[in-house]
Amino acid sequence: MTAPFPKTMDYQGFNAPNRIEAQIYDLVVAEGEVPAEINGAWFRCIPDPQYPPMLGEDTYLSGDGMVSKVWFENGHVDYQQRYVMTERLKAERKARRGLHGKYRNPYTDDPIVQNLDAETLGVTRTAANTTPIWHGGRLLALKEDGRAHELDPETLETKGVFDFGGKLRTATMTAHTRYDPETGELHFYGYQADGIASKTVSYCVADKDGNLIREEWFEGPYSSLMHDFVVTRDHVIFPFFPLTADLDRLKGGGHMFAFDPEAPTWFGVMRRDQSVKEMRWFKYDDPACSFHFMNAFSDGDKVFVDFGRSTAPPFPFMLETSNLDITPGSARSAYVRWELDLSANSDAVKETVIGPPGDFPRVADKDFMREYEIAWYQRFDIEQGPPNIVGPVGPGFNTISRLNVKTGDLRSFGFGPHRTIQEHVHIPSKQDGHEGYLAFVVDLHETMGSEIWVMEAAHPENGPLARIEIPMRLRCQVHGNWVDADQF
Ligand code: V55
Ligand code: FE
Repeated sequence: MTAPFPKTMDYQGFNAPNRIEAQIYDLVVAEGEVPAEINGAWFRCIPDPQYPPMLGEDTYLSGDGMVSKVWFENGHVDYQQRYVMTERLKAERKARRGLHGKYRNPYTDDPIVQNLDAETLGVTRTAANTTPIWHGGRLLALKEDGRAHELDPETLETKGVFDFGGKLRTATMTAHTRYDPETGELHFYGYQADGIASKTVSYCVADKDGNLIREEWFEGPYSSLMHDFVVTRDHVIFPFFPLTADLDRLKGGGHMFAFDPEAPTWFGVMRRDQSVKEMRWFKYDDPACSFHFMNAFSDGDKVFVDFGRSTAPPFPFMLETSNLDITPGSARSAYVRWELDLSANSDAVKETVIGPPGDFPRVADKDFMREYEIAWYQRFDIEQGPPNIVGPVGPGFNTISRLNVKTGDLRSFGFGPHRTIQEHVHIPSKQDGHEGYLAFVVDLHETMGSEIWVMEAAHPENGPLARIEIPMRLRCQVHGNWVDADQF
């Protein structure tokens, strides 16, 4: 018999595990109309733990991966969600209980699944719960602690672990890959590429058909939680924020990551046409942390990187281990542009502020890697009302914004005191000069229900074009991606 989940933020209220594999045909459109030109699949990854944590407590980020598919067809919308059948989930279901200890600490696992082998750890322990991507005709579910899982795009059935036909060496693959809209290539990396807490980072490229054509390894300054990286037409940028892993702490049963605001942040920059051996290093001495990059572009030897820079990580469980007097709300952040000048003799970065703090930055796929104007991201605005707790960080976002990074123009929609939003996806339009659409799940805190909203990407301030009812509560997703119908 399965015991109740812990009475903590990660498992209660909107964060209560859902665990329902579902298929809902033709959702009810409660208000407005879904534009008929939207045709395709929106895939989303949701951590959704099958069992209560073995040690009595764990983070949201450890939940078993559930993949959802929202299918749009001529104004109709269907919903489906299904677990990724990882080795982790299979072992848990066989034992009918949780078997894994602390977040990313295999030393705390039950002997039934304990495996300290660097080669297979990324296969056996990952929950595949962070990002679904479509590349080379494959649907992959990713989490940065392991290998990808390939899923059937029609049924969401798990086909198995995907290792590029046995070619991939890195034990880990990031959940934040970078797609090159000009070449069709997928750029990605893995940190802790050759074992738990190692400093080794892999840099990989797959061609447009999904064949691995490049894999190089290098050593970072420390073993950092490198959640995202960013690529331009000419350069690759690897960020090292001082949120670091320590093998002795892990062996002692502690947490994977702790934040050290005294340590510098390093950005490694290489040319795409050179090797990782030619990496140039830039340094930032003030406390810094970030999880997601908005975009980046190069202009000759100058590289411009846009992201939400904070003074501390947002996850409460990471702050707890750091033994710092930092509460989640006390971090200071802003959207910034860092200029890295490869022709200068200095390793300093030049920072300018481009927007208020937030997260989940997204630009149109066509704008990846090049100079751009428009980005959409989410913010918490106290004017909307006090925080509602949802997701792994705590307070959920209640505002969606369209930022023009050239003019600073910010167009926002606020969701009021009883609604929060999950990550939005951008859906391109086929009409000339049309900015496309945004779609996202809205959490309804009064009724503990969920809706999907579709908005004009150019005018989020106008509110929803369509409000689509979901007849169940959806747990908070991490990331999602849009795949147009003509890509299948
Ligand atoms: C993040 C998410 C993760 C994780 C580490 O959003 C970082 C950041 C869902 O899993 O393991
Ligand atoms: Fe992320």
